[in-house]
Amino acid sequence: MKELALLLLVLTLLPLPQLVFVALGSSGATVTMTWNYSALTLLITISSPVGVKTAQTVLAVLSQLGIGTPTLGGFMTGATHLVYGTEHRWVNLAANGQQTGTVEIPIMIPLGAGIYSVTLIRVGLKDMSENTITIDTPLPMTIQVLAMDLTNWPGLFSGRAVLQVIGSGTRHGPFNDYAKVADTLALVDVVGAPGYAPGTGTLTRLDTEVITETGPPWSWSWKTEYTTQDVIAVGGPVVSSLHRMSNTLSKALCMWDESTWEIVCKDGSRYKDPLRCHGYIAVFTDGNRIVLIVSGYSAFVTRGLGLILRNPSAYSSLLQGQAVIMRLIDNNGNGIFELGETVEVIHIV
Ligand SMILES: [Ca+2]
Repeated sequence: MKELALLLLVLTLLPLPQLVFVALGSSGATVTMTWNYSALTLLITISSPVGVKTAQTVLAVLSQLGIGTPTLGGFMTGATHLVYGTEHRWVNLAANGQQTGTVEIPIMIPLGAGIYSVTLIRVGLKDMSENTITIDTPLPMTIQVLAMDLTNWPGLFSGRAVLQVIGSGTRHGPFNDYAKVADTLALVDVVGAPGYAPGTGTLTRLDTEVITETGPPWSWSWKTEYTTQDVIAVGGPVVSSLHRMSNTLSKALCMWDESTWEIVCKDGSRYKDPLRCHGYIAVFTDGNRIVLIVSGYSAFVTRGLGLILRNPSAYSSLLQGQAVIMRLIDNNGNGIFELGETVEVIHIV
């Protein structure tokens, strides 16, 4: 008993700073929220430093948006969904003690698209001893949800890191051609669109700076520092290796047939313009990256497509779907497509 009393005394006399250090050593939980453009699902991931016994996730969703049945994972498995007006709660009072919890929610966006916000109001967690686990990530957290649709240009890129790419000024690749001044002007128009507001990390680069191209047979890969950003690529496959890499129906809903220079769509349609005034704008996802391709048969068309994207409200009737094929007419014959000149919509995919 004497030894035990001594031990207790020693423990009591332990320097206080050591005990404080132990208490601060465990950091709180972190939360991420991402919008998946391909699946139209919102994924909330909560990572806790310790096992979780009770969990609550509270989300504000506008009434215009429909909510599908969520997929619940980790400590959120089996959570109950409660709705109070626009507030959605997922509550789990008997969680499985895991350290990661996920809520993946399908969100139905009304037809005609539009850009909506969803806000994660708060996350509440308790550990296996019913002690509150602090949340390190600042909340509330808001994210935009929107369909992958040209109707949402230029808001598609709001707050996201974007790689703005044009063909190199030197000859390269299988066509041994290079971007023209008109291609550069097209990119200036595209990124000058009112409402185009990418976030930090936005870069303008040449295709040869971001892609490694080898061949023949030709193959392409992203350079390591350019694998995560969204992409806006201006210029057709003749001038842009980035476009050559994307020129496949496994990625976009339309592409160039490089033997005939017809535009081919995934729905089987093909278009060849005897005047060679055709081109397309297409948007698609590559993983969770958004890719916008602006591609004319000639530099005249590519520059014109840039002007159309610069003026989305004037051309809202044709900026629709995930790809639009157009023919641009130089009515006054000055070699430049201008506002008010004729645009024929060939096909919207
Ligand atoms: Ca003209």
